[in-house]
Amino acid sequence: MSTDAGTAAAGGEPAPDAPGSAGTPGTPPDDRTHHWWRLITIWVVLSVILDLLYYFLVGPHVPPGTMTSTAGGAQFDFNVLLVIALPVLLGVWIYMLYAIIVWRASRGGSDPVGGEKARGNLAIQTGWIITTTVIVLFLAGFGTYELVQPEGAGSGQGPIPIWTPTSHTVLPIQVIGQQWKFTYRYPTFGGFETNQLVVPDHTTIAFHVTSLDVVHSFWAYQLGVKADANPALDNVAFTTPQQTGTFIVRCAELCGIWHGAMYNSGQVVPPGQFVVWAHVTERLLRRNTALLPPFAWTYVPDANGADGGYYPDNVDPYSKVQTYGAPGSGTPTGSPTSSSKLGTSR
Ligand SMILES: [Cu+2]
Repeated sequence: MSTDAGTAAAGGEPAPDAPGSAGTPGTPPDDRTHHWWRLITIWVVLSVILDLLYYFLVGPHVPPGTMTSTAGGAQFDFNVLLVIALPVLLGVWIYMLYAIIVWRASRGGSDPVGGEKARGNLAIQTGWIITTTVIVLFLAGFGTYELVQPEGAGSGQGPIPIWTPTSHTVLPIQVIGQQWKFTYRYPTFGGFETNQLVVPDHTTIAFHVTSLDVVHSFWAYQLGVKADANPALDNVAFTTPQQTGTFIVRCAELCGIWHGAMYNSGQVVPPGQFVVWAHVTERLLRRNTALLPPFAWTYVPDANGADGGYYPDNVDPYSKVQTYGAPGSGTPTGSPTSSSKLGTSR
């Protein structure tokens, strides 16, 4: 690093002439200040231009978009990180390019490498350490705050969430991970189970994520929701859709040989359309629902209904021929017309 420019301006005071240095002809102290201010000007102007271009042109398109409150929060966080990172990146590049162009050896003068000034520059070192420390500490605080707001930022908070929605109407949707698909139960609509994930717009959703077998991870990408699916655990994640559309669901936890194929898509629809869909689906699936175990917040794969088991008695949950809940393969304990204990739609 050439220090001619930096020494003088970083501290705003003239750099002492380093003893033993041959000096650089053509760069007296006032010229160092000149270099420094030129660098600062180039850096500030380019940083402002690049930040503005990024924030307004690229920012609105940064994943995961703004389909929900939590997705919008994630996008905002990425944009804040980039707006802070771009000037740092530019600072390093501009200084390097400036040094290569302006202070290159072929411009004549004495050997630019070596001597006292090549060993360090206290002002620049101090400035660099303070600046990066402030940035990192700020981002640690900002990141921590953003991780918990709003409503846990779309992450799984375990069975007893700390950061809960202020909304009075929260729609619970149970997400059941299993090798190798996700199914969804709607406890407030009779507890029917489907592989279609349909959620109403402008409604706070509580995803109750659980698993029947191994650990999966429910990652509804454009919803900005990601929560681990553990057997026998009810992992709750909140979000509020802000616009209608299609979103992708993937499993984000290596869960076996077909993990890579474990994805499907879901839809955010207007609230009225959702209610119609839910009631129609509830009616269509009524006979299936009656064969399911009663709705519970968790299930275990190979136990009986009495302790929340999802599979019927005496059936290997991994058998190819078994259709769980089918008559003759052992009836799940609990009401044969088991609809949700939470069912409120009838
Ligand atoms: Cu999985």
